Amino acid sequence: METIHSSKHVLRASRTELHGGELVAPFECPERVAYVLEAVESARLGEVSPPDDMGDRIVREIHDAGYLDFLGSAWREWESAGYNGEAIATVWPSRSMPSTRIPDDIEGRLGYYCLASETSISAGTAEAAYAAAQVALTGAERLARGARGVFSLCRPPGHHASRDQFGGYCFLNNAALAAQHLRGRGCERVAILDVDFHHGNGTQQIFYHRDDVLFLSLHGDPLAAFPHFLGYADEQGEGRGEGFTHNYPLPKGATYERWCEALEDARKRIVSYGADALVVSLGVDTFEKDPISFFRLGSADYSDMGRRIGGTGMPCLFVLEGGYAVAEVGTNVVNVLTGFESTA
Ligand code: SP5
Ligand code: ZN
Repeated sequence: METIHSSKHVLRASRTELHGGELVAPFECPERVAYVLEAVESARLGEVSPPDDMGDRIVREIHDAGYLDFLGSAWREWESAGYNGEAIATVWPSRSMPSTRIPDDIEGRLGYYCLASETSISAGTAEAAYAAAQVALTGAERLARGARGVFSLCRPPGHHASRDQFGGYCFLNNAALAAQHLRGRGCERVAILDVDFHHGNGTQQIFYHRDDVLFLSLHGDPLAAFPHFLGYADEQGEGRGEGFTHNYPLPKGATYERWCEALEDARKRIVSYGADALVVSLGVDTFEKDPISFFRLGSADYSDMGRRIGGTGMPCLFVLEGGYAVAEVGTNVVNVLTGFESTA
């Protein structure tokens, strides 16, 4: 299986994450990629290639123009405001002041375009996010040209990014971009299976009214886990999209056995939908040793996960999302990929 990777991910190297009331070193850090590359090489998974320049057409189809302008200029604006630290949102158009006006001031704009304040914007963030988008789009293009499986080693991750908001360590929705590209390249129906520990709120929002992209997410119950305000089982899509979103919220301490029951239900839906291609939002923060999550998957379970995904018989693009037990992220990700390959 080919891996698509951009060394520009290192430009996303913020120093601060708001965690437990303190500014800590971010869980989503560049070392994650080093471990994944090491595991890709030691498993001899296949070639590692840089992304092609796929342009910004698809990015503009999925994301809001004002949001993209904001991402491109936020760091400069923040710096010229004279602050010492990184850009962190502190105020939002919330339930009790639901304004849709976009302020001029950078602090107002930050709140308007942010959905979770743990994520700081730093120098280079926008450039790294754009490179990750190209990694996803290039992977989708390889799939459109006939590959059975491709790994887009995206960083920063994407599934929390909505049409016009960043947060949850995500800025551009890599999996959504890949799905949209596949739609334009002859795939009538695309399915997105999100196996990251957290609900893929951004991806759900982007496709909520559409019937040409089926979205399924297995995740920690939002009553107990980030992002808290989306990902409940009764969210199933709206309008034309009704019945094309499926959420599987799972309880604290869920084992692989429990997790797999949900996967099997999702798998049946993907197969009966008759998807032409499958995009997997591949987070491995479901791991038992993940520092911010509460499932109990072990390293060997990821191989079985890959085999089950391969069992759909569909061409599959794996897009990296979360996973913060840094030293084990590589092994767990590559176990999914080699498990998938074993079903060829
Ligand atoms: C891509 C991805 O996995 N993003 C996850 C972002 C989660 N950020 C907020 C986490 C809040 C964690 N609270 C942890 C409680 C640990 N006891
Ligand atoms: Zn996650």
